[in-house]
Amino acid sequence: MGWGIISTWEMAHEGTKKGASILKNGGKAPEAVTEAIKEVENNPEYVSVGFGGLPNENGDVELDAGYMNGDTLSAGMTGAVKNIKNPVILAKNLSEERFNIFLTGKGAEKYALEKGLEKRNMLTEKSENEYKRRVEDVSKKLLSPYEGHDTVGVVAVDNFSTVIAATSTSGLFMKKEGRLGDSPVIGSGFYADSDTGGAVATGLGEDLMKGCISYETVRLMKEGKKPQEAAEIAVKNLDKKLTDKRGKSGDISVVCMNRYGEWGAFSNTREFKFVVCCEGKEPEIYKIEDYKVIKI
Ligand code: SD4
Repeated sequence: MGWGIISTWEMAHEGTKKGASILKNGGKAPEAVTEAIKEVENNPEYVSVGFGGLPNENGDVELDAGYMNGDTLSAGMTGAVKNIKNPVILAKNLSEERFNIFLTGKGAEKYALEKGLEKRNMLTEKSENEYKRRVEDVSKKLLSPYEGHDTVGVVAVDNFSTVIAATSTSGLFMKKEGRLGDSPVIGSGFYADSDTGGAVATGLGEDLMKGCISYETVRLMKEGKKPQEAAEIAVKNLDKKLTDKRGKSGDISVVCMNRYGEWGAFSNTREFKFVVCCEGKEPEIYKIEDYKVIKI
């Protein structure tokens, strides 16, 4: 047991490798997590995060991100922010503030520019075309709005037992202007406490928030559950609660890691992929299929 890093979705493979090499060389979790997420944000191939993220229903790219340092419980959050190259860095900057830790829209953009963060038009030709294609699919009823969206979420623990959790996303496809999901909301999209561990979530934000799923996963680890057990209980309980009370549950996926670098992941979806790297191992891609963890 030692350092470790775990990330949602296969798109985080390269970023997780980068984060792992930082941790392997004695680097710290804040750098490992932000570098891992930046790698995904900066890659225009991924149409659900950062540069090249899918726009909202009006065609504007609005991005969300969250960051939490488990040593101090410092958290920073940003939502519906436009034209900022790396929302995760904006969230990290906000986590260093005493007040005003959650900024959205124009205020978030103003703050980011004051902090010297890079401005960038985040809409690419690829995502604009993909957006148009999906709008057409929705109109032909081949796809429902709000389908097909992935958030990058990363949890890492370093050799100094610092736990960091962070997220970055363009949110739901066809979301309304100003809509925020779980990703920038502390306890829902992400949570970290270095005394215990951290967790991040991906799926339907409107449902993930109803169970404060990341906090709940960390709370279960704090109660003594191993990470895999904590992830399973948290996802199953929320899925059941939503199904009982509302007739159905949206997609819920969680990855988590405790302060010793032990990890867990669970999902109520048909297939959910994630990437893990722990001390002494290479980064590996896994999936949850039919509620089982399978190495790919
Ligand atoms: C949201 N949870 O904005 C995000 C989207 C996501 O997999 O993670 N999709 O609701």
